[in-house]
Amino acid sequence: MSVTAQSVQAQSAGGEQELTDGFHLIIEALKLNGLNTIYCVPGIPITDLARLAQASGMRVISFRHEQNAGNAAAIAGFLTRKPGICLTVSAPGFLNGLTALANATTNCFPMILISGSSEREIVDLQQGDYEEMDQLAIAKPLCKAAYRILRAEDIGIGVARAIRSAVSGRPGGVYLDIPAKLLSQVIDAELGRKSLVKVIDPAPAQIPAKEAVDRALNLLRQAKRPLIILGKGAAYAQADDAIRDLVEKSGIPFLPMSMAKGILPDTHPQCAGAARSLVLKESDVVMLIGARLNWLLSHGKGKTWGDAPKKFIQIDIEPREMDSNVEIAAPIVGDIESCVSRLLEGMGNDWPNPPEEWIKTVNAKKEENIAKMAPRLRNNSVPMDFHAALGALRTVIKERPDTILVNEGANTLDLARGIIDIHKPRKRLDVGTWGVMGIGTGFAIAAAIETGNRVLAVVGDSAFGFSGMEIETICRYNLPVCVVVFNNNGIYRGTEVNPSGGPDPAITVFVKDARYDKMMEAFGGVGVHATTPDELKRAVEEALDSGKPTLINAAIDPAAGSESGRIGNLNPQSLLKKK
Ligand code: ADP
Ligand code: TZD
Ligand code: MG
Repeated sequence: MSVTAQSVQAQSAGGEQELTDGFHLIIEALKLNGLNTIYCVPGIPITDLARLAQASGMRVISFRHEQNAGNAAAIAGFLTRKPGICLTVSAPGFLNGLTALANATTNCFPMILISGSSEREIVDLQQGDYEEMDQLAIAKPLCKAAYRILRAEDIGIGVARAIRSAVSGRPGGVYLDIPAKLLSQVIDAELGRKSLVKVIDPAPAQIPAKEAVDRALNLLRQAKRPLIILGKGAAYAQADDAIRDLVEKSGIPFLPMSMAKGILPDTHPQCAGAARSLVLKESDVVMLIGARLNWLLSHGKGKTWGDAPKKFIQIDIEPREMDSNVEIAAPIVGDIESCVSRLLEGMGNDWPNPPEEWIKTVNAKKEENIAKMAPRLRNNSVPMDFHAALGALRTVIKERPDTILVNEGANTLDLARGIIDIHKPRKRLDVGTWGVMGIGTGFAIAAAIETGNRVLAVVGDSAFGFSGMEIETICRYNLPVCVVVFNNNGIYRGTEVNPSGGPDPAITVFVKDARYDKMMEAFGGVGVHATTPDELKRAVEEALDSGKPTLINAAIDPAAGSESGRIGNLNPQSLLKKK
């Protein structure tokens, strides 16, 4: 089949009735709703769908594995507040994409996974069709909503339903099942046009109740040691100005969760990032804005939070998030933009600063910790340790604050989160709520496609392995992405030995001194092997200034990392003592 943009409307044999089909209706339905990019892996039955989409002017990014295409769609959703679209083939392709869909849902990122599927008659009788699987049933428990479209005239409403489900309320992943037969179903073109739906106000404002706002302000006004925690929901909401006004007007120290870094710069005088342990322990009133009290905040209780009694204010669009872990004294249910503006109104013009004592305590701890860290970031010894390498990258980002930083790994993640300051909103993308490895290249590709900004992906050598083949995609689409592989020869460290003394390598170590930079050269990209912080800095600067696809193999001391990075405490311990 030759595909051209002109074939968008087929003619019937008689030439009188204008016809259209499922292929064209899906593309038109997406475009009508401003969805102009598809992240996919082609194959039966969706190859022509992707081909026609490209022919019609959509941006179609073709990946090497569906999980990476799915991760790209998910982060596109986070960055744009429109659902990212991932398109896959049936059963195995669908399953490969499903991990990303589940991860998107967990992280509250809007995306739509569209998968081709085989014929219902055969699937439902389990007669063994090509790539047979009851995909809808499998997707349902793993995402926010799942739909199947069986008739061409339902494509418009089906796509509309998927879009609204993904972005309204708490955002999340939606599965859309497209049986092969639907694609070639032919209907009258006029009927088709009329069946398309442009979703009006897909994520309506949700205004908080006045009593809820007043209750929160009363609590906040009485606080002796108040704290604001910003989560990635706040970054997603794109209410940057309102949030900045609230923080500055209140004078309250704020703590950004990792993907909320940059809503206000990490260098802001009220940023308490460098005094994290202290503010969590000592605060008496904590206002959460788009952050959940899940494991990343130790469930709002226990040692991390100290013994002092604490009251929580929580802003979230999802009412059931309240009291999920501890009592929320002042729940504010609504969208962040509306909630924060109402709070600002309620604060009036004479809002008191928090007690000076508290601000002094926080600042003293900050200064102490920053001073402690400084010499480690300047350490020039070889082999490089994490701090030295990250110290170099921190400077590069400071000088190029529009760069989007993508980050995954264990030590590579935990240390980069603390060391690399982020200066603008939505410039740090990482492993999110699940701490999932493999998001790196997919996130980097979508960040470059959706924003046009330069992207720096700082990834552990293990993390890189989960999606490394997509460096070919980066080269093929000539994207301004620089991947830095923190190569410490393994998972956490590169020094473990097989405890049995046998010939197999230990479970956490990789080929010693591998040269990931050579992989990039195989695809025509720039590969650099860096062994000192200076070499690393120069190579990254060159990559970001030129915009050329680059992979830098940063040789990190194999002995420098610790087990599980900063979350080693989550490893279960064997109670059976060695004899
Ligand atoms: P983090 O991991 O950064 O702490 P989470 O993913 O745990 O952040 O929390 C994000 C929260 O933000 C979710 O509970 C989600 O319901 C909420 N959220 C997302 N978008 C909005 C919005 N526009 N308005 C209000 N809450 C939102
Ligand atoms: N599989 C998936 C999908 N996600 C995971 N988080 C893991 C496995 C377990 N895991 C971690 O939590 S971190 C990590 C794994 C395999 C890799 C750490 O090694 P790294 O980073 O090389 O990426 P460092 O810098 O060596 O610590
Ligand atoms: Mg490693």
